[in-house]
Amino acid sequence: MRNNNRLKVYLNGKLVDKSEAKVSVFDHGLLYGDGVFEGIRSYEGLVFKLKEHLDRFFESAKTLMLKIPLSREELTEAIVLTLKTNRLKDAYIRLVTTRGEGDLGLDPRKCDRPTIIIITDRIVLYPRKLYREGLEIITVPTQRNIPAAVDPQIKSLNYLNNILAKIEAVNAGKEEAIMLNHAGYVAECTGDNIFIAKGGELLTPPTYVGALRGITRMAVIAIARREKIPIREEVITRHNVFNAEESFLTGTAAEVIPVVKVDGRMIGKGKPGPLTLRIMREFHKLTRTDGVRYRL
Ligand code: PXG
Repeated sequence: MRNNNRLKVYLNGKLVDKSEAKVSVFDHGLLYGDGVFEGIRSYEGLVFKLKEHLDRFFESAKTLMLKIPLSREELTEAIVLTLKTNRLKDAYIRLVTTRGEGDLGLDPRKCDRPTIIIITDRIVLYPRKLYREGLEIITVPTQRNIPAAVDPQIKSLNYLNNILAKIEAVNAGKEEAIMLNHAGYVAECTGDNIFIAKGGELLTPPTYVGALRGITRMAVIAIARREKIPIREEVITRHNVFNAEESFLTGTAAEVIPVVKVDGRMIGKGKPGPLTLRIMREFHKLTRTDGVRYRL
């Protein structure tokens, strides 16, 4: 086994040992959660959907008026360099930019230089069993942020809304949880988007309900369209989820994972359904063909 402590982390233009990869206690990423991030995957030497991740990264930063000091090309090079240095063909990539070091006030103008971090590591996956048998999830009390507060579209370093929901899920012995929006509609899960299937059709909440525009979600929508599986973005309630024939979650870490029970109600026959299995197979194929290629 390769020693994980020998991992190199990209920090402000340099590759440093994991033990040396440190930021200032005055960094506003730490003091205020002021910053943006992306979670990206590479599969067999292919950085999956890197363009889409970079687009979302720059959009999150734009709203926060955080100027990313590197171009897309430079970020791509830095990501590939970090992967190569760590000899990782299959990896989880965490791209982070914080406002940088400032003083103890909120004012971001006091921060001269954003901090750029790229961590690449091996991925810790959900147990295989959950992909075969499906997840049991619950709805938690913590609601998704309203767009007039921190818009759920922003992948900011301020993830407490989702962390509270995750704590509620974990307290109930569940891996994931549905978050509703302020009006009671299903928005998404703590780190995954949600889909249901009914009458041969796939439905997923539109992003305006309060869901992140997930990249796995977009890939699944594209797969469904190509495969001629009817798919719609539709406002859904818990009632719709309970009475669905199938359900699954999508996310960079989870990929496509079946859901078989929600708030004690069995979904469909209580096992991963045919549309879910088809989407899982097609998604797996896509991850081996779509992305930015690099060689170790
Ligand atoms: N919704 C939220 C709130 C997320 O944070 C997704 C959906 C799925 O989006 P992508 O683009 O990944 O298909 C996310 C994903 C993790 C982890 O380790 C996942 C996310 C953030 C942090 C950690 O599971 N975001």
